[in-house]
Amino acid sequence: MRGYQKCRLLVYQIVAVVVSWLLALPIAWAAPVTFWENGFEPGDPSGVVQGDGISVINSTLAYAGPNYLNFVGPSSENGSIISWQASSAGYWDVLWFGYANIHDALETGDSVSLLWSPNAGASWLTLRSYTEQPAGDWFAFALNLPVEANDNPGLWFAVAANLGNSSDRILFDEMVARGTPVPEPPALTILATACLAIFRSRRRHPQMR
Ligand SMILES: [Ca+2]
Ligand SMILES: [Ca+2]
Repeated sequence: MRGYQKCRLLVYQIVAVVVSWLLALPIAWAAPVTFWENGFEPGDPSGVVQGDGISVINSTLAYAGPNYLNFVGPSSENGSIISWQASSAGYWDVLWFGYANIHDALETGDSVSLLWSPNAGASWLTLRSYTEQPAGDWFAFALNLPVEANDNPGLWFAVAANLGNSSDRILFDEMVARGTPVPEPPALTILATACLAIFRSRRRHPQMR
C-alpha cells in the first residue's frame, strides 16, 4: 500500500469513528428513564418476603400515596429480607432511588441494608447500611450501581433488616430504578460497514477518486 493510500485509509477510519460518535450522542445523552418502581400502592410488598416484621401499611405517614413498606423488630434470627426482580435489560448506568424513614432509633446491633444482586438472588452485594441512627423524618437515598448491573435481566434489589426489639422501626417508600437506554447498534454497524465498503471499492477501483 502506497503512502497516500495509507493516509486515505487513516482519514476514512477517523471520519467513520467521528460520525459514529456523533450519531451515538443523542442516545448517550438521553435522559435516564424509569424501568422499575414500587410505591407499595397495591397494598402489598410486590416482592419476595422472607422473615418476620415486613408489611405494607396504609397510613398518612406514607411518603407518597396511601401505602409504605414497614420493617419492625424483632427480625427473624437470620434477618428479615424482601427482594424484588428489577431487570435492567436494555439500560445502562443504573440508579436506585427511594425514601426511607428511621421511625425509631437504630441501636447498636440493629441494621438495615440495601442490597443488589447481579444473578437473580444467587448472591447479594451491599450498597448501603443504616445502623446506630437516630430517629428522624423521611430522607432520600440514591445509589449508583456498578457496571455489572448494566443491561442485566438478573438484576434484583433487596432490603434486609436485623432489628433487635419491637420498638425498632424503619419505613421505605417510592422506590425507583432508572437507567439510560442502551444505544441501538444497527445504525453504527451500518455506517461502519458502509465506510468499509467505500474504502474497499476505492482500493479495487483507483479511478473512483
Ligand atoms: Ca407509597
Ligand atoms: Ca430502637
